[in-house]
Formats: sequence, structure tokens, C-alpha cells
Amino acid sequence: MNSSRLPAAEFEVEEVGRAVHSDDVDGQLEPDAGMLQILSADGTMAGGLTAEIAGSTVDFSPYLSASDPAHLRSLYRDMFMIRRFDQESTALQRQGQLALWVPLTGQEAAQIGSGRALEPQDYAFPTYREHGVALTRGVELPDILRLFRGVTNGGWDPRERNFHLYTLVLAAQSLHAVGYAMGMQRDQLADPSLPPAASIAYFGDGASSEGDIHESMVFAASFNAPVVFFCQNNQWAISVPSSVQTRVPLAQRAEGYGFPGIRVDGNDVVAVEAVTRWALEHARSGQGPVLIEAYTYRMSAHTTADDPTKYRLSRDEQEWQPRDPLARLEVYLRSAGMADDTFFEELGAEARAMATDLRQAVLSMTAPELADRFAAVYAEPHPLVQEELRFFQEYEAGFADEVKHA
Ligand SMILES: Cc1ncc(C[n+]2csc(CCOP(=O)(O)OP(=O)(O)O)c2C)c(N)n1
Ligand SMILES: [Mg+2]
Repeated sequence: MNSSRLPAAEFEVEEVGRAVHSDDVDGQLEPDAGMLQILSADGTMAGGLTAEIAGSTVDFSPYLSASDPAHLRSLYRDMFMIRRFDQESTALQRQGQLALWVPLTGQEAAQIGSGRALEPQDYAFPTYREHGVALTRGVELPDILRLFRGVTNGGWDPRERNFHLYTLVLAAQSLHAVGYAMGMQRDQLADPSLPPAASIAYFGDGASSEGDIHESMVFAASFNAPVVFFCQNNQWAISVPSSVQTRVPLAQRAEGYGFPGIRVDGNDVVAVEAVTRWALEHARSGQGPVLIEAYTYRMSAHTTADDPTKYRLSRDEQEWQPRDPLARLEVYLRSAGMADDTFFEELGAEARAMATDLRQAVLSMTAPELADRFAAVYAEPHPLVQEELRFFQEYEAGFADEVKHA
């Protein structure tokens, strides 16, 4: 792997004393430093994909789907549907139907590619942005919005999909993923007839600075846990550029823990899928953890509560437009004769129908009784919670007259 050292982030101090990033660093690491790619931004597919990992050459050919038209179309389909889902969810939030929305636009290839690499017995631990991975795990899309409408504490049964609930505490899910992987490792020892399985921990460039990530990686290495750490480096942690989180490409950190680290073009769905399939197989077959850094770009706001024009240049956003993960696959599918206008038109119609159904599903979601929330605090009744419930009920009863006259 490339071992280039990047310049330290330089800071200026504003009058108010807040550190700001200087323009010369501009939030960008060297984009191509050791990055694996097969489908380039202009839609050209390379002949193969190899990399030097831990002193030997790995050939990703057995994991590549580049020559399978139906598979490539289905990858495109997933990316297209989840982008449409993202747009509709943003609109629903703007219309007051969701409390908040976390957009994924720009990260479709990183999520669909890695999600499609998983086998049913593998287990994924997402952050709050992994709507694309949720789609690949068969989570019903309206269920994701139940959380953002505030009508549930979860949204789906993680055990049904081997897809954990969204985790908002940065990096906490990486510890869960390692613990789960160690459990699967022991289950496998106890019952060798179980299919080998791995877990995958999703996290961001900002979360990579959390102590939980360090602890997870130490444990994973010490116990040779079957876990893949999948870092989507979308180059921003809200308003903080990734160059403040690290002086080296994040994938290089794996070397210090003693397991392979791979930097892949996170906007190249074919490469992401191949590399993740390799990494999962590596983990499942007892060879230990792998760190994948999917180098991508958050093309939208951090959440609908954020305004990126306050801290990044539209010039940078425009620079990433031509590297769009969907556009490059569309160019390839068309030029290789694997998809025509009819395919894209039908997909457009299918996505519009999905968005209509999604909207109806959201509008028909009923709010839970607030009093029921008190029962979800502890498994057993608790005197303090019961006292608070009584207070709440008395408080609500104080408005009974108003409700009658309304
Ligand atoms: C432990 C913790 N600290 C801070 C936050 C507030 N917070 C929420 S998202 C976020 C940025 C995370 O950036 P990154 O890990 O790059 O993921 P991204 O949002 O870009 O997908 C922060 C600081 C939090 N949720 N949890
Ligand atoms: Mg980020």
C-alpha cells in the first residue's frame, strides 16, 4: 500500500479563538493515494484489479462482477432506488413530516457495493447514514423513516435482517461489531456445521478519531476476530474536514494494528464490492480483521439541520460532481450495450412509484402514546419512572378542558 505521509493540517485562529482550517489544506487528502479502482469516473472499466497486501499480490478477479451484465444492472438499480429514497426523505423532512433526515447522496456505491458483498449469515452494524446497506439487507425502506418520524425507538428487528439498529453514538457500533464477531467465532468453534460468518462495522472519517475505534481494532487484532471495519471517508465530520482527523490515508492505520488496510475508490461500486467480498472472506476464513477505507464524498449536507455553505466551498462540491457513482456506471452500461433507454426509463418509473408509496406510508404512520414510552425505559417497573409517569399523566389531564373545547 502507498505509505505517503500527508501534510499536517494547518490552522489559523480567528478573532473569536476558534480554530479554522487553512485554505491550502482545504479538507482534501490526496485523492488517489493508493486507491483501488476498476470503474473510473469517465465510465471506463479496467481489465482487472490487483493490490499488494501484506507483502503479497492479491488478485480480486474471483470477486469481481464486472463482466456480469445482470449483476451490474442490479447494482445500478439499488444505487438509483436509494438515491430516490434519499431525495423523497429530504422532501418529507422539509415538509415537516420527518424530524430530521441524514442524506447519503454521493455514498451510494460505498454502501451498495459493501452491502451486496455480505452473505445472509454476516452481520452489519451501521451508523445513522447506512440507508443503502439497509436496502441490501432487505430492510423495508418505510421502516427507516419510522425512526426519523419519531414513532419508534428502532424501526426493524435486527435479528431478522442481520442488520443492527442505527447507532448515533459515534463509533460505539464498532465495539458491538467486534464483540459480535468474537461471539460468532466461538459459535463456530462450538458448532462447526454453522456457516462461517463475519461482522462488518460501518463508521466515518470523523468517528475514526474516537477511542472506541482504537479499542475495537486492538481487540479485533488480539482475538483475530472475523470483522471488517468499513470506513466511509466522505471527507467531512459535519464541518470538520478529514485532514484534521488524520495525517495519513486512514487505511494505513491498519498496519499499526497488524492487519490489512485497503483504500478503495468509494464511488466505484464494482471495486467496493470486490474488495469487501475479499475482506469478508479473509475474516470468515479465520485470517482476522481487515480495514477498508472507501474514499468518497458527502455530496449533500451532514443532516437536514446542517448548512454546508457555511464551511465548504461550492467549488469543491462541483469538483466531485463528475465522480458521481451512478453516472459512471450508467456510462459504462450504455457503452457496453448492457442497458438502454428502456432500462433507465423503467427504473425511473419504478423509483417514482416507490417514492409515492413511501410518502403514503409515512403519512399514515400513527404516533405512539407518549405514556407508553415510560414502559420502554427498563425491563422491569421502576419507582422513579412510575413517579414520572404519574406526573406526566396529571400534567396531561390538566389540558383535558382545552382538548374538549378545541
Ligand atoms: C460520541 C459522539 N460524539 C459526537 C457526536 C456528534 N456527531 C454526530 S455526527 C458527527 C460527525 C461524524 O462524522 P463522520 O464520522 O465522518 O460520519 P459522517 O456523518 O460523515 O457519515 C458528530 C461529531 C456523536 N453523535 N457521538
Ligand atoms: Mg464523514
